[in-house]
Amino acid sequence: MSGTAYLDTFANDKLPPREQWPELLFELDELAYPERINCAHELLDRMVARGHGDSIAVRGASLSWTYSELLETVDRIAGVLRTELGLVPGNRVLLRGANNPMMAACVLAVWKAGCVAVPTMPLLRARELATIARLARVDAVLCAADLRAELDLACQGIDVAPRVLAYNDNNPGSLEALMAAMPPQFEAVDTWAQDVCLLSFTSGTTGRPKGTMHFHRDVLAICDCFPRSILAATPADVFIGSPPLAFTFGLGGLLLFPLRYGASTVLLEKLTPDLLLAAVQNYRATVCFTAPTFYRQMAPLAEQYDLASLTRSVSAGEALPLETRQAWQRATSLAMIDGIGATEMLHIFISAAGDDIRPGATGRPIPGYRACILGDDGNPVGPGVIGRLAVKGPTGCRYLDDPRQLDYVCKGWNLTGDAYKVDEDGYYWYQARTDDMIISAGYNIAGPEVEDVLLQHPAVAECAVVGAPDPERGQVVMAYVVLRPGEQAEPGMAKALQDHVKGTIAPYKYPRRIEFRTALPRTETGKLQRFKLRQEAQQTVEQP
Ligand code: 3UK
Repeated sequence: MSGTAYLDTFANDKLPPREQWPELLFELDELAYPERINCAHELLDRMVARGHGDSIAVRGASLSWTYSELLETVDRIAGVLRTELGLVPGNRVLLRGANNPMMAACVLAVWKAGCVAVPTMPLLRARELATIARLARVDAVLCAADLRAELDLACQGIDVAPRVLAYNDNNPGSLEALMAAMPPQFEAVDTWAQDVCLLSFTSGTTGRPKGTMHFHRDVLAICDCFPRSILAATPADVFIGSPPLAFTFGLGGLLLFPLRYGASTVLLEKLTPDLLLAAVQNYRATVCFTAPTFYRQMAPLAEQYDLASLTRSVSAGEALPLETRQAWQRATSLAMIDGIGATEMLHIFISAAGDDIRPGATGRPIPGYRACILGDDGNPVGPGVIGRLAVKGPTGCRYLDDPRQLDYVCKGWNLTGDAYKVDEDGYYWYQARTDDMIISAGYNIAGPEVEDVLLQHPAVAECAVVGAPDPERGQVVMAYVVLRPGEQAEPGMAKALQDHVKGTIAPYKYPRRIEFRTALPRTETGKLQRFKLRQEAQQTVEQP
């Protein structure tokens, strides 16, 4: 493997064979990276050298660091990784923590030390952590002290248990204690641009989690695409939001993008819609990243806060219902920047901002990426035809040792698993996940379209639409609905919602079955777990 700086080549060795990679595009000038590059060095040392040393880089609930302070913290952690833990370039380091400045510093330190970061979501339990630690053959763990218990349980289930250091911890032996004895400077490992530096596991709905592998170059490529062309990020920006740093949506939006532009980021644990609004006000945030449901919940509360600083709001992770876009715009005057991204692609690849927004559409491929819609025969289809979304760009899918590589990458394209159509002007319109399309009496029905309409009804807080088995129609449209406080879950309500759908879109799409719930199952990344509801719908019987 030419050029690698790694002594431990596990991650590079587990890449799929080259012919199974997607085609990679480096057509933009800003994507012409040198052969050797360390992304943490670019995001920190380089920014300090360019004069950002005294600007604020990261704010947490109780501290803030300038770029110089963050750099010193990162360098001391990198020192601990090398000397105290004895790690060598290419070793994997699992990271476990909520969003806060130390978690951010740990990710950067792992990269600077030439190791591979394996970030994990705080809500994961021992079983899931152990699976990831095994698949990634993790050598060491940096874990927030308050999340230690579940990790220790996980370690009991691993043959060769990794060394664990706790941070956000005052005890002797903690990461902080060891850092104090380290030199304040650490020279970045001179990594190859194509050395794997990030293993990000997909939140995956079923089966073994898939580890996506990304290079030093990829980390920089996402910084040089979406935030440059769509956000027009500047050093004056203050980024804020809810996605975990262990989710690439959060890693990019709340750490990598701000650093690349000399801006600052606000990292807060356990945000609720109210707390996020309060934080936008208090930190004078300018760019907000969160999921559609969060915006839907924030919209009615927004008037209680001064959000004048906010100039861009980004929604990703799930389809943005038109109703949510409008409610947010009414509340804040902001035109939502929708964007579709994927863990396999690292970040957002189709989006639109400002006057380019077409409400209801996700947007157009952002500069650096290309897209098309593939029909059932695997060939591109023209405008207006629903098919499978296919994309390519500087980043793309490379699963760690996983046969599902062949499902995601086909003829050089990444197939995201989404059903989309494109219009005459090149805008991409989301329909559903391909496996969420409902086929009822021969009609193809996209659940999210029905959800959009239900959400327009004033009684509906949240909803999910799935296909339920039906002897006559094959499947029928079934809606799980959470009502707003004060609304009654009664047959009359179900009828009212059905009539509302029939009166708004083609009547064959109306939900023949409706079940009221107090909450819907969601992942930690805010995604609706439709597969769970589909399983429950399997048990339902036809209503009279
Ligand atoms: C869905 C969307 C419609 C879509 C992600 C931004 O979500 C992210 O990554 P995941 O791997 O999931 C990918 C899948 O999520 N999706 C995401 N955004 C949208 N569907 N409209 C959207 N705007 O099914 C996609 O295939 O969890 C998002 C940045 C980084 C990410 N990892």
